Amino acid sequence: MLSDKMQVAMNKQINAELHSAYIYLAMAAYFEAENLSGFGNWMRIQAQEELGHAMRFFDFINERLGRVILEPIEAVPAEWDSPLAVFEAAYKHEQKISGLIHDLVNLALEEKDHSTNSFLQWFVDEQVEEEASADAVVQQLRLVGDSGYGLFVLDRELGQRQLGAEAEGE
Ligand code: OFO
Repeated sequence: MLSDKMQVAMNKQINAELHSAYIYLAMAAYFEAENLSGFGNWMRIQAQEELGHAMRFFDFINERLGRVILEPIEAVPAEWDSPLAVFEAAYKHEQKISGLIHDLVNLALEEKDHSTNSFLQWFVDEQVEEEASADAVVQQLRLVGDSGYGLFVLDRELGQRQLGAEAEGE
């Protein structure tokens, strides 16, 4: 059984993950409007991954006989200055989410809740990947600079991204 404090914090994380999905969908819409459908694809996949993250918390709260409470999702931006600005924002966002996951781990340890701590370790590892994959695109965009051809090639590459099995809730 989850403590009240832990349950509130875990529900907040469902909201944070859904907010992440919302941000990445907004970024997908931006790229699609800019005719960069490969970048848009990358963001759509990312949004689906975030929904998968939210559902992991949803299922875990239920398994621990807690109660899922869904709060309103904060509004997200619609415009960015450039593809680089989008990915810089995504990278910064993932750093923030890593901080939230670490706070949850600290709370689980404080509460001596070893099951929740164990559940959260998947997210600790996942966040390393989340930050690295956003940062990798930031670095590529910096290399590309103002080159339209470079952007075209990168767009084709990001268009290859597919949803991983674990993000589909496996
Ligand atoms: Fe859920 O990892 Fe990104 O936000």
